[in-house]
Amino acid sequence: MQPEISSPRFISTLTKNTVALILAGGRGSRLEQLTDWRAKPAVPFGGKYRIIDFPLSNCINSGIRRIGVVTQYKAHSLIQHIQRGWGFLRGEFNEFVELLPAQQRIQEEWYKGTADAIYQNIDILCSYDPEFVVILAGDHIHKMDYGKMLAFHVNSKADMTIGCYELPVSEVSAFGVMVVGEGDRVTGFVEKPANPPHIPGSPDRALVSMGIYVFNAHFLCEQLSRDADDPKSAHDFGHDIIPHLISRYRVYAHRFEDSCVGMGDKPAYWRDVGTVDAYWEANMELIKVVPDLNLYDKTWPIWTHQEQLPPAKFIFDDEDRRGIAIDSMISGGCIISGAMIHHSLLFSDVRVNNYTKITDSVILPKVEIGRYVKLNKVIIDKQCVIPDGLEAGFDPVKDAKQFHVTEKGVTLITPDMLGQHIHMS
Ligand code: ADQ
Ligand code: ADP
Repeated sequence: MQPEISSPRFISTLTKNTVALILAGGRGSRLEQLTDWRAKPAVPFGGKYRIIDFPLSNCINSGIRRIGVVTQYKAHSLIQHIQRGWGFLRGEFNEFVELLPAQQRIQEEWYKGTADAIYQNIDILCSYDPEFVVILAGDHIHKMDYGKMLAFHVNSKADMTIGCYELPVSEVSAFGVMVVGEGDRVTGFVEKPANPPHIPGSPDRALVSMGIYVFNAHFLCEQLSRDADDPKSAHDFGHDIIPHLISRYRVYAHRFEDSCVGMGDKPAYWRDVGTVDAYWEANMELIKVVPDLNLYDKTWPIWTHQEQLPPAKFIFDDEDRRGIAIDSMISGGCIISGAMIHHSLLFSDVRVNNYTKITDSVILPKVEIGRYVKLNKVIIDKQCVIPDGLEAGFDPVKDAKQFHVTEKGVTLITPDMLGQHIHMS
């Protein structure tokens, strides 16, 4: 039963009657070698988190405490992270984070598309008996109150609501792009269009789907069953489900436009860190004097699993070997010994040795960097050992012989590229 809108418990009643399903099974292949061994939602982000911590934390902070994580591709470190970091919910209060790996329960195939990934868990979903289902991508950085979106969904008497975000039209061809009418009812939707429709009156702007959906639970089950029987469908929300629904049912767009708490009037922050360049940029944005994403907001904490580590240490010795970090974020367990770090983000447990200089770089956890190393605009993957004297990020042609160099000139270095076999965690 839906609560009265005027009730003080309106939103909390909605979130309590909701199950969130986080889609975390895609390949994320545009992240190149960063997703050779891990699913995109497991990619480390922001010094101590993994990307999936953002949608998971949003659920908890929004009051949605029944969560399923749908996994498939290279899920080992994702599963390990969730098991280690997200086991604090209390089953006796009907709270959980449950892993839903592809396991050929309903049919003999792995998850074919996003809608099929939910369909193959439909009996589990029904057993939770929710009134609403929130479907989330596991690979976006954002801080969003899904309770507000549920309230909008109910107030609009929608069957389905799509979270949406405004972007310059030149940047939207990798997204689902929509057209809305009165009350933000969706009247048009094209998945990854070559010629995206712009917002009427704003030729430079378009409204994109964030891949975040609210459904009335019964309606979702009906539609997934119908789609499963459709031989022409690729069983994908963007390609198949949404285009089918918009002319037949009430599909609404909920605009994500909350300003970033504590950061003045900066706009709502949402990033699909889909490419190595976007990943580097999103990490770099955190270092800005006034970052676009506020990780210090105690009213919306981002939870994670973290090892217990000592504080970052800087060694500045008598021989004038200066361990210094400027305009940087340095995580626990790091030791910067006689090295200079400028405008960089170091994840936990990174060691940097004498006479080394690092600028504009993102260094993932458990990296060991030798002496006389020079790094500029690089991403170093977890567990790399950077040998003494290595220089990277200065000569793209030379770098490209051994490493991956992006369009915007970021050099990505992984253990495989250094011929190193990582120890299995
Ligand atoms: P994409 O991001 O291209 O577009 P997709 O690759 O399907 O969509 O990934 C969405 C989420 O589902 C990701 O978290 C991914 O890991 C997961 N996923 C993909 N395939 C899966 C599978 N077979 N099993 C389990 N999980 C799977 C979507 C929408 C667009 C929208 C963008 C916003 O289709 O309309 O604009 O998200 O980023
Ligand atoms: P993360 O860096 O996300 O924590 P892990 O280091 O745990 O990921 O790696 C994820 C999985 O891939 C693990 O099962 C690990 O053993 C495996 N793996 C990672 N790199 C390699 C490699 N170069 N060769 C073989 N297996 C690897």
